[in-house]
Amino acid sequence: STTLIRRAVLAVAGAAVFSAALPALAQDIKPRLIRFGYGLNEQSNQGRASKVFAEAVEKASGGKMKVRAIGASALGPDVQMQNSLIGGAQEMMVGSTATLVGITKEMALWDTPFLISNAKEADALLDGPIGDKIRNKLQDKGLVGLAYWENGFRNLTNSKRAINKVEDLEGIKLRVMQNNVFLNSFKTLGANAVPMAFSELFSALETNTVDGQENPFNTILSSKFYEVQKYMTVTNHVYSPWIVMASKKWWDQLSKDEQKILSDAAKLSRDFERKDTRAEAASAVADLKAKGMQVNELSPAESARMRDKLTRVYAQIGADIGMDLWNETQGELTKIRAK
Ligand code: TK8
Repeated sequence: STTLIRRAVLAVAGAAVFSAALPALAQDIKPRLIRFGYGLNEQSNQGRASKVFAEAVEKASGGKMKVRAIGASALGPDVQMQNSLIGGAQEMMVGSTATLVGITKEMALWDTPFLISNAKEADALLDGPIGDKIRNKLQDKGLVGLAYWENGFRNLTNSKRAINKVEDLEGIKLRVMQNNVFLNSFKTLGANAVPMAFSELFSALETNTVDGQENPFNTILSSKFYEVQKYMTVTNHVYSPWIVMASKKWWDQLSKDEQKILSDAAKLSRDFERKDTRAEAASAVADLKAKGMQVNELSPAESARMRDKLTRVYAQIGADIGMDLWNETQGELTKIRAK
């Protein structure tokens, strides 16, 4: 019988194999219910990866740790969820680093326009010593940062006109994330920048409360912004990370085994998420055109002008995060680029 075969295999292979095959039994794991909140809808790259995270945690814990992934800002926009985590009223979330700047000022590094120019740089910088240093600063504020996921390179959309040159932004009411670097960047470019939570964005675009917004291709697609935005301009003006976080109050009550399961699942879902996001982004422009958007790419000359104007915000970011961190980052990027 299969039982006999199983016994024989175990006898030969020994206890090491037994514990490897049934890790949950040997570990210190309690039944846990984990509310994992996020802002986009279930059909988005964020939703797909949250599901992968939930499944990885359930599997590694032998079904004891249950993750309830709750999307579409049903637990509140990023800032509200962060506060729930700090207070211990919610266990986990994934959201933008940009909305964390009020809590951990060093997060503003990731808002630097044109800091990161490709996926290789993004992954190496975020998963390397600079990313770790900034992530670990959250601990003092009641948050545990586990992994960076890709939100992506941000691009402009609006309902008024194609943006062919920087001056075309003049007078456009543009929603930005609740963050001073974004606010200052777009004011500097001449737009009428309005900070707003992501959860309010679709209806603000629909009712023309704002004319435009900026987000990666993936989000423009999954949040159906093409229904309320005619023009998209490929600017790639900044690379946005998402960060997976846990409430420190709650985290400190977990066993080492439980913590490891969550850290491992955050990284596993990160790897899935980056691949999935990049695959979706690769065909997104064609998809958005098919949905009726008029898409243009900013010319190299205009892109250079935009960069030039935005270097003005660099000094402020350097001052806010500290010149040591700023210089360390530039050194790290030089190393990454040489590889
Ligand atoms: C989702 C947001 C979103 C971000 C934004 O909660 O606010 O525009 O790009 O991904 O974090």
